[in-house]
Amino acid sequence: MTKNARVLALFDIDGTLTKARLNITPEMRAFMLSLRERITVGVVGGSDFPKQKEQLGDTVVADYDYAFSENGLTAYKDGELIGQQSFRDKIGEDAMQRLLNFTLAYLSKLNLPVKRGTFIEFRKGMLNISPIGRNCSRPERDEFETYDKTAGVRTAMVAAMQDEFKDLDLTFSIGGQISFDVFPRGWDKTYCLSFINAEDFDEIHFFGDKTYRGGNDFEIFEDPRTVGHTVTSPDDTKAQCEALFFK
Ligand code: M1P
Repeated sequence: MTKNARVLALFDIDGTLTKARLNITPEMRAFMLSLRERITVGVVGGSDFPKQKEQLGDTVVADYDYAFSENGLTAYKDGELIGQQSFRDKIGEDAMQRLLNFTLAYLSKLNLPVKRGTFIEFRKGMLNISPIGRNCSRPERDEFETYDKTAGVRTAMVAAMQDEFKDLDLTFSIGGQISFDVFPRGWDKTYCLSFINAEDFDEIHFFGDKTYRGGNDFEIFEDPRTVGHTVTSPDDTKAQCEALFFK
């Protein structure tokens, strides 16, 4: 078997390599390492780097050729940090405080079945806003996701923020179960492609579960630089990769 390093496969994390916000299984990790013996492999998640390490392991930057967190706003290649972007520097302190104050005011008027703590996570490249609060328990997280499918708490809040902050040219992206991400337009997952030298690859594949419009995999899935694949679970990711790269 010879490795074809000119084929790159990039993978979303939640729902693609792991179940939502859970850790990668030993079997899936072993599969990804075996895939890397055949082609070049990278991960691109919406979460920040500490969460990426929690889910994929402390060895994440060694296990993958590329490890992009916050959509690539923090970028590692061959174990080295090659890029980091700051949302605060991009929009400035005044706009940041407008965003934070609006969010706090909006959330203070919201009644939900349960509310917990850590409603805003201030990340290097984005704000992550959670109406229930990020330190809810796993059952509360799952219940909020089900509740939100009919209550539309996040879609209503995103619509209100889109209206309020028309002047800031932001993207609001619902990528997980209990929260949404806010960042400048263009800082979606296609941002990570700016670190990839097109001349190094004949094909760039992307695998993700939220590839529909409004999902946080949509833009990179649709991007002409990638061949997009929609998956339904880690098992499906493995099956699709076996069919494509283990012939
Ligand atoms: O990777 C997808 C999303 O994962 C988390 O979402 P939630 O906690 O709502 O399930 C967050 O880290 C979010 O930023 C990320 O986009």
